[in-house]
Amino acid sequence: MKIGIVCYPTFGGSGVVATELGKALADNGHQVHFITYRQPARLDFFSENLFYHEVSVSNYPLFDYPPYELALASKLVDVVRFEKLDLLHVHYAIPHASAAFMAKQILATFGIHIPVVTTLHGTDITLVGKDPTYKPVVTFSINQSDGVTAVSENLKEDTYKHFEVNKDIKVIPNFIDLERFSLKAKDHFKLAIAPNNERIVVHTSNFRKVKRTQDVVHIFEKIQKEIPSKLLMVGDGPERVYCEQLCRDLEICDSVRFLGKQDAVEEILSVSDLFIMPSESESFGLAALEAMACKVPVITSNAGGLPELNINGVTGFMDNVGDIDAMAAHAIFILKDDEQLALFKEGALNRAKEFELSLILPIYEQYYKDVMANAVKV
Ligand code: GMT
Repeated sequence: MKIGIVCYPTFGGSGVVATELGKALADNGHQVHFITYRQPARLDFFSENLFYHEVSVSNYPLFDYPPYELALASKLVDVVRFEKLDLLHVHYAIPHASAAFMAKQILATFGIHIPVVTTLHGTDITLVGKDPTYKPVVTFSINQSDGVTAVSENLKEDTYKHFEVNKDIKVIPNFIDLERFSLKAKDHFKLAIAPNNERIVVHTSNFRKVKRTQDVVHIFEKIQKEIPSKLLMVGDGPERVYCEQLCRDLEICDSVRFLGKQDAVEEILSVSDLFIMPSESESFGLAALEAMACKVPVITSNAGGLPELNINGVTGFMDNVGDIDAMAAHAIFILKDDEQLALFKEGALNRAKEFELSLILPIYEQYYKDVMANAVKV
């Protein structure tokens, strides 16, 4: 199959899922064309089946807002026509689903009928998408897609709740390449961070408000009062500066390291003992799955799709959004004794195995086939 993938090329979850899926499809013999404005962060190698087409948005003094969506639609038309693609798979509805719809209409004038699959990832529905600024376009472009997938049952329900969607939505969860994440912990790295064998607590995100990163600092402040520990804050974004200030106010800077954006997040996770994700909303929680794949138990909120991943008392614990006391108490329970921690580590890894790439990839492949067989010509 020849598949075009449209995504955000950043470290965000949707871009990571799209890129890892494309790489796996290419490994499985499909020809995969990434179409985006920058080379995706995780597209760190090329194979004979992988192609990258850059969308460049020309600037013009008249444009306060350069029309990326139009440039993307034009590029899609060009790539589909000349590479003879069979299907377009767009990740994150805004603006990819509407650009794909426009491309599809234009291609039809050339007698080319290209099916479009849209994958909903989270804030394209729960936050940005349902904002009236975008809602009519998001609703329309979801309904016009030939296939729609969501990364959790909860996101599927939210889509039906907030949008007038008349399509069947197929749930295909996030996945993990366990081989990449089953690294042996690097002792020298662990020693550098925790020279006195302190427990290592970790958080990774893009530090947006929805992630409640200041809760992470508050939870850690309570943990370190009971258990010798260090906190690693991985990633960057608008909330980081407030978290840094909070660490100063709470006088815990010596125990907290802000590492910024990191390519090899698995190396950091593999030395960690506990992952914290107190998000306000989280459609799936790929970052938590990555931690679990590295044998790291997780303390999460019970928002969105997190109950579909985190099993209370087995892979970690879930508490209500904002309940930092409960999250800290559960963290201390897990970290306080070695045997307890070892049990949770096993529980986390075993659960991660249920989301192994080799189990999820065939679901996407079959879905593409079904969509191609049933797509209606425009
Ligand atoms: O919204 C974000 O945080 C970024 C977003 C993305 O598109 O990059 O992440 C979402 O998609 C991930 C991959 O499907 C999910 O694992 C995340 O839970 C989801 N984030 C939220 O729902 C907040």
